Amino acid sequence: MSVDSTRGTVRITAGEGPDQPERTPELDSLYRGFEEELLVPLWTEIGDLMPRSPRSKALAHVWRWSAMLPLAGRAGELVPVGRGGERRAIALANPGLGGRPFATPPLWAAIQYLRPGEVAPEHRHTQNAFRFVVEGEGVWTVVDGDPVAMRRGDFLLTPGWRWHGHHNIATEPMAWLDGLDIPFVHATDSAFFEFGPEQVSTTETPDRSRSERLWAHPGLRPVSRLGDTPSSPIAAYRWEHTDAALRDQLDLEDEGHPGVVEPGHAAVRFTNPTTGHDVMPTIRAEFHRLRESALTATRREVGSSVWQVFDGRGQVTVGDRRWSVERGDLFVVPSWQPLTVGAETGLDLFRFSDTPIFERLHQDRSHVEGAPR
Ligand code: 1HN
Repeated sequence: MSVDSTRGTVRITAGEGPDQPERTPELDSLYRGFEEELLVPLWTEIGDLMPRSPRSKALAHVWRWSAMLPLAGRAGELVPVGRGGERRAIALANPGLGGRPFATPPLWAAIQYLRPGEVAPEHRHTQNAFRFVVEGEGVWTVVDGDPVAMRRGDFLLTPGWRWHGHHNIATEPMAWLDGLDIPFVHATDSAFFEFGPEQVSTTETPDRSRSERLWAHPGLRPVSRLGDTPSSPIAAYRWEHTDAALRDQLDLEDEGHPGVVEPGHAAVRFTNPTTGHDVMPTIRAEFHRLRESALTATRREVGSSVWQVFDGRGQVTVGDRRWSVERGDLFVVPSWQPLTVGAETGLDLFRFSDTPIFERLHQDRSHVEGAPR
């Protein structure tokens, strides 16, 4: 019997392990026959393929913004952005995923950096993408010809197959977080990609995009657009709205009314106004706010998530890992690993996950520690 320590599974080889036949020349010959015919008997694989609960290859890990930002800046000096590479995006490579640019098995997360005057050329792909801005401004992302301003706290969408490019018209460089479902699309062999113009199709810089003017009015939708769309038509969810929603939840709690997730923990989910569900078919996005000293319950869920600290300081525990985190820091929570967040100061966190995939396939599960199973 051999133990694969990275997976914690027990692998049974010929003639070893409980209930296995004695190793004999006949048995060895049988296993060689399997190998030659590219066949694998279930009894050697079952521990890995059918764990009692999800055991991700991905590891809980934290990436420090204070380390990433100077490296992105240096890439800005040394590596041009343009056709071919398309984006100066530097991805989180989960230490459990063999050096691939995958934050978790289905999710990609990267810091993208654009210097003043630079243009990231237009293209489109079937992967769903979003941007989240932890600091800075001055970049407009142009989505299907609609220029969308990017500023601190904004959450911006580029659903699959929309043309998009970015340009920085400011005097300062800008960095932001990109999230995509690239590893999921890669693993399922469903990727398509097309180049567009090297320049963005418009250099207009309106304060509000056409998409927001049509769609981003609370509870109101244009009567000319009553059909459902698989992704949200809102190109940008602005910080002022997110911030106000969270502030209102905590104020209501102060006044003794319901609305928060748990004491001292307000949260909102970004949704598609045509369906009320997640913003894109594969990606869930939320914003969480903890009061100073608040501590969340310990939760697990099927599916992985990536978190970024927007403001404040706190302690994060994922399984047996624990870190202090501050503004900009990113951490990943692999599937089914327990997460607890504690706020040292008031703590604002952006989070995205692949949960919609599992919900759609009815493979979703979650558990709060202390709750009945
Ligand atoms: C992409 O198009 C963007 O549009 C960011 O900003 C990261 C990573 C791989 C492939 C395409 C963007 C990307 C990407």
